[in-house]
Amino acid sequence: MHIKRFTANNMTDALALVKQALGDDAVILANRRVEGENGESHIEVTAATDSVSEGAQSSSSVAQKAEHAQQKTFEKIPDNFPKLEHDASDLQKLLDKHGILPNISKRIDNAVKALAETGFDDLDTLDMVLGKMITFEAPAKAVAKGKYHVFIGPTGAGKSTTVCKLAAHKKIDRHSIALITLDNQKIGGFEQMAIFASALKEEAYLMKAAEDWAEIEQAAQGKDYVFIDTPGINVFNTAQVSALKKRLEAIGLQNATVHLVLPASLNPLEMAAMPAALAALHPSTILFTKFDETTYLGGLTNVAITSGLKVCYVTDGTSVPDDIVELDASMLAEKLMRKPRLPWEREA
Ligand SMILES: Nc1nc2c(ncn2[C@@H]2O[C@H](COP(=O)(O)OP(=O)(O)OP(=O)(O)O)[C@@H](O)[C@H]2O)c(=O)[nH]1
Ligand SMILES: [Mg+2]
Repeated sequence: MHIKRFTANNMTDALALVKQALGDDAVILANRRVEGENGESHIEVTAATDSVSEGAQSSSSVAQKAEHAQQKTFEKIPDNFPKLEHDASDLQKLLDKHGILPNISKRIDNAVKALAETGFDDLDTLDMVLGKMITFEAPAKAVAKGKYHVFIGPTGAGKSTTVCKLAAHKKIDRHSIALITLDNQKIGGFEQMAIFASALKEEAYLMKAAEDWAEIEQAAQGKDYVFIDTPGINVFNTAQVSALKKRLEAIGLQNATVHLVLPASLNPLEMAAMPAALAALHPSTILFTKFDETTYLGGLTNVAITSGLKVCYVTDGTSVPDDIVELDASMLAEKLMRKPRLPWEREA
């Protein structure tokens, strides 16, 4: 039984309220005159009903009924309703965990699935797919003889260390080299290069201003490999990019290969945006550093795919000249097939 109290100015209005809320079958249980807050007189009617008819319900009972109806609807999901749960394959889930952007992991997964039908296993197919999606280049082509090699990238990326590693390898292989740095900003920037050069029985050259180039060019002339280190910049700061571009223009970049040096451990989204931010400097390769510091290879994979730049080396430690290796599709596939983990997580 529903029992409710209604208050109105007179009996006619009170009965109209009863009828509206409880319907024609409502029974008046009691009525009395009551005083309002300001002393005015009202009629209070108490009414009851056994059934609440359609169109004669309180707002709360309407809401309850709507909720009930809704629950009923959701209990019966149509058979052909699209699945709302994540239906990604195990491979795609693994790639997502690495931080590969969803549209890219989907593309890789689709390609792997298509190839899997030909009988290859996931590792081989991933190797083949990455080989198609990323432009891997052999070391002899990426760091070609007779060219200037300019290394650019964010601060602390490992540019100078990488220059030292590559220069040492060329020297060990009995090639002639020249070592030049544009870094007159970091304290000890030039000294770092000079100490290393003297260990190789070479000289390092500091190019502070455009006027220095004529003399440095003489020293670089005829060398098998000319390595040019640059100061680290905030790659999203357009003024810093323009300033570096201006300094490099003094050298003339026609005969230069510009290598973008990026730590593999960078934030994947910012990393993916860096080649575009540095487009004015025309990088043609990406060289990944600090491969030893992360197991999450999504950032590296994203930027290698989206930028279209050539990929050749990764560095995997601080040791000069040892910690630099060639990265190819099979090495990347093999690493991506391993679950990335934080230092305290055990390897699966
Ligand atoms: N773990 C690890 N550390 C590296 C690697 N490469 C460089 N480093 C270290 O990263 C730090 C910065 O290296 P640098 O070569 O000075 O970096 P940079 O890009 O020249 O730095 P700026 O000139 O200041 O922009 C140093 O402590 C290096 O030893 C690497 O592959 N792995
Ligand atoms: Mg440096």
